[in-house]
Amino acid sequence: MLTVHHLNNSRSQRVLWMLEESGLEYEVRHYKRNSDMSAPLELKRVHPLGKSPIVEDVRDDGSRMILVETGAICEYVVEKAHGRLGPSLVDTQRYRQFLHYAEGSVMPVLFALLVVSKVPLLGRIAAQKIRPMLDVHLDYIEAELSSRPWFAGDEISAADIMMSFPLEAASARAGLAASRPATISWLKRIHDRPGYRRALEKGGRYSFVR
Ligand SMILES: N[C@@H](CCC(=O)N[C@@H](CS)C(=O)NCC(=O)O)C(=O)O
Repeated sequence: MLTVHHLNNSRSQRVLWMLEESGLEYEVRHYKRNSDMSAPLELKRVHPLGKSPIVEDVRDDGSRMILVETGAICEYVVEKAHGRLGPSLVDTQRYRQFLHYAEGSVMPVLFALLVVSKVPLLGRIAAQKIRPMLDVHLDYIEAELSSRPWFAGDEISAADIMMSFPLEAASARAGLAASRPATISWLKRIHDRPGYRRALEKGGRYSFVR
């Protein structure tokens, strides 16, 4: 049985969605952010990094596995669900690219924006420098989503699940201009999915859905 160590209002929401779409059974252990948004110390007892998501699995041979990094967790779930949400029905290279692009390229820019937004005065100047970097990504994403319904092809895949958090965060923190209709339509489609709604119920408050 899989256990998700889930921090409220966080990237970990993607893992719950991934598991709902995969049909695998799992349980959720909830952790509440501290008032400064950091994770509670209890998470460090599960993994030395003390960040969420963390997935724990007891394999058929009784061995216990602990895994961090949302992308790696998604790949693990695809394998365990016999390829469901994996690259079989979509373009493999695009699948691989977007699976890693979410945390590797888009999230660092959003994180930089979040950090400078907390700095009075100078932070606003820094944000003006960072915002165009985010726009390069958002324009690229809009162009990609204008040519097919999902990130890796005609079917939804784990690549879409990985891309959900950066695009929800970009929409909530920086706003997606109306000039990005394909991205806005993709967000609406993911939010309307029954699996997404079920994951929201399991995860508790999540402020990134508009
Ligand atoms: N690249 C990692 C990032 C993990 C991460 O930074 N998680 C955040 C949740 S949004 C966290 O636990 N933050 C609390 C903290 O750093 O104390 C992943 O995708 O799993």
